[in-house]
Amino acid sequence: MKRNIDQLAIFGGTPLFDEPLHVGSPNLPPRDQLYSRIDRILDNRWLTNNGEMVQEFERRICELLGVRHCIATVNGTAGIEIAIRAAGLSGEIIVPSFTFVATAHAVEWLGLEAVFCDIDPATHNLDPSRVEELITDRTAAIMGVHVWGRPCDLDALAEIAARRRLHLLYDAAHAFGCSSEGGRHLGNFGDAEVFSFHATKFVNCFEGGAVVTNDDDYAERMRLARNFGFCGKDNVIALGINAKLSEVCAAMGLCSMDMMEDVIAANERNYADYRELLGGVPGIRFIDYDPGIRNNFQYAVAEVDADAFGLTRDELVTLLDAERIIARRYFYPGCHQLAPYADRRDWSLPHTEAVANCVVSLPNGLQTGADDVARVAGLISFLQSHADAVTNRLAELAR
Ligand code: T4K
Repeated sequence: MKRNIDQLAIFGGTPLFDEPLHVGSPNLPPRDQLYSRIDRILDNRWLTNNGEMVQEFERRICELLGVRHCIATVNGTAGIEIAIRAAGLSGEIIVPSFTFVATAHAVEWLGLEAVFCDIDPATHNLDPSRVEELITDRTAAIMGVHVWGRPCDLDALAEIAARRRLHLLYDAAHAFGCSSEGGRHLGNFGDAEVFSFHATKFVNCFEGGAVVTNDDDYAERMRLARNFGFCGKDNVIALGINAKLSEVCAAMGLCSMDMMEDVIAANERNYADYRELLGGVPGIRFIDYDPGIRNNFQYAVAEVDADAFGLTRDELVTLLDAERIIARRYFYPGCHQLAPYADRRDWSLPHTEAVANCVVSLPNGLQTGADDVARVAGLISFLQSHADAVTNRLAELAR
């Protein structure tokens, strides 16, 4: 642990960690389990195109979530695109700006327009009371994002979508294994929901995603869209692309699902430790997970109040980075401040900007042990108690 600020890595001291401690470090399954599934894939000589691993993966997801259909995809972004395309949408889709840029890019990639709505600063999710004022005669859909796996205001969004006859989608990239307030798994809401199984996600397929829905016809259209529109061997009955998940990726997803309870337990333990160890540190406030709602605790996210903490969120991230703690500013900046959206309108998204300017995601997952959490928390606490001196030295460095 650091005893004085000269020992901070940014001022020439030895970094706290020998190896980088990453947010998003993949949770890896036991290798023998993955290798045995890969052996089976190679023995079968069936590498992709709806093989047995993909079918098992889809079946397991349906069983876990209690949802009728799962269409596994090459990644979450392609899943969103398929869900939009198969619904025949055109015009505008209302989305939050406080999300990974894939949410908006998927909309625009298909030639529709992403219209950004502000969030509720308490939940970091789409604010339903702001959605309605953005609806125009070009609006085709609302797409909520369950940020940090915490459910959107499902009832309010469903009510608006039904009354205004809009399609309702959820980007559930963060929300695999999470539930709604009533205990029903996310994946059962709106017209369809889309998960990401990217390497950095709580359950991963290397790269992967899935669309889930309880609508039989919609599911069929999405299956066609995922595979060039093929219906049988030589018959193409719809426009489609190639968004198929490969067998080896599905195998990784299955092994990853096998250990998901262990990952949740580790994530929750780390999150609880961070909260406890940093509970008394002024200016650091961890987001809450409602004890009555199931979450995967993948995201150990805190808001930094620069006045109370003594350093800005960005200074904190820079200082942590020097110590090889690779914290992330998810999601900074808001999508509306990125190309191609920034100059399009005079966006007014004050809550999005305030939250994007203060959040920090800290390392979590199987790669982050209790000792790592204690060292990260100890460092953050040290930085707060020496904030004035650190600020002065940072200013000297900048000169
Ligand atoms: N919607 C939402 C709300 C999302 O969060 C995402 C994805 C999507 C949609 C789209 O789903 P996909 O099409 O991706 O399935 C990362 C991920 O690439 C992205 O999947 C994820 N969200 C986003 C939140 O995080 P970057 O640009 O931050 O990635 P990168 O390369 O900086 O890596 C993140 C951290 O993880 C780094 O600290 C390094 C570490 N890492 C990463 C990889 C790939 C590892 O330690 N090992 C690895 O293999 O986007």
